[in-house]
Amino acid sequence: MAKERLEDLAAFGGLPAFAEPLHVGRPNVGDRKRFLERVEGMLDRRWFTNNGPLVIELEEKVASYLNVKHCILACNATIALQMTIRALGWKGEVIVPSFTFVATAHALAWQEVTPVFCDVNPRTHNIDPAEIERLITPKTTGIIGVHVWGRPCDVDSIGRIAERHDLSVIYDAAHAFACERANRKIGGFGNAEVFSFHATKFFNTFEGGAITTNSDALAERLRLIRNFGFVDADTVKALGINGKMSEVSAAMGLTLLEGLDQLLGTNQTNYEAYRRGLTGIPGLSLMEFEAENLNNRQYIVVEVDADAYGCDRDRLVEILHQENVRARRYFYPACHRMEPYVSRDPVPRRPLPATEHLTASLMTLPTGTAVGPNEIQTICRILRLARAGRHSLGNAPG
Ligand code: T4K
Repeated sequence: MAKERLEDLAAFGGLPAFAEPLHVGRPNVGDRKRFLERVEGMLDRRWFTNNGPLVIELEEKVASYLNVKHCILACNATIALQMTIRALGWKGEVIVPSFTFVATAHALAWQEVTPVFCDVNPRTHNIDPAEIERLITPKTTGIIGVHVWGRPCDVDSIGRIAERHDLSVIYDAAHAFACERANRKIGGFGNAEVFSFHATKFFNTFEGGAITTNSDALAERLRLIRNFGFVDADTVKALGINGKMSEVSAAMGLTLLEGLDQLLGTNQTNYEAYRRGLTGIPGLSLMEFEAENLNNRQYIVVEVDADAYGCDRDRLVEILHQENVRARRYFYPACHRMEPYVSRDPVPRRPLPATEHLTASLMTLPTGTAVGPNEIQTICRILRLARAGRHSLGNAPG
């Protein structure tokens, strides 16, 4: 039945619904003129990286926007996580959700720390504090909470657990730029938070990331580590790495920061268009956000109930791809099912039923400035027709 449906949809006029692929993660570009002016200035100064003036300006502006004492920009969030793990001196085991992008686990493994995979809350998709406590052993040195889709972790419970067991906490805030928890911006929770400014994030610096912290000592150590451990031209004081952000990346960041409200507005409008378009389709639920926690809505997350919808998430993603809608199965598979973790530890220490369920049933749909209400209407129409098993998109009423 699902196979027939797939063929039926593909057969519509012999063409997919969209002539060009519509991707999840299409970058926002911002004001080109402002960006190019900054790049001109950078070329004139001949200062391209290593704590240049644009990086310093962006660090100040991000710290002030997030209301946090320090912002240390980095070349990407994966290296930023590793720098933070090293700066906090983590060893042994660290508890981390398996329902995350694999970079979170890899950052630990690169630092020779064992990720111990924890289940998530099926409603919030964030690490489940009750499960964290069950995974703590004498080898545990820390906890990484991931603010999945920009929704804040249960920072109060995690903070209490960390205090009880004398652990430090990093929040992977890769998705959470401009998000809030009860009127407080994400950025100042835990010992440090790490943002991703990758091209696919609504606020991007091509590649890039940031560590934010209220600790002076940690910030100082992170700055040292970011530049090979140099304190001056001839003195190295620590095992550092090259974690620096380039000036051209900072130029992009400064430009997008100026237009941040507009980008948030676009995401909100797109989210509402999806909400309208998906209403009444049995088996598809658009992920909702709590009113008290401002969300950047950079991910449009839809849960597919295969029984109610009539086909499963994977088949539906195939149908969408045929129509040139490049929906993604974030996060699939879960980290504990990926290498090297699955070979090292084929059975997780505790079962991860919520993680297994989410990795099998969620998909993300395109948003950002690269799509508008018409595209979203068509995507929702495909989703409606795919369920109904209708033959021709071209002839079917909307
Ligand atoms: N922690 C979490 C929770 C994360 O989600 C991430 C990254 C990290 C840590 C690590 O952050 P970084 O080290 O990357 O700063 C993408 C991104 O590469 C990754 O940054 C992101 N999370 C993850 C959720 O998604 P892929 O493998 O799906 O990316 P990619 O390159 O296939 O791009 C996705 C789609 O975006 C493409 O199909 C097309 C579109 N795209 C992409 C790029 C790069 C464009 O249209 N233009 C572009 O320039 O991981």
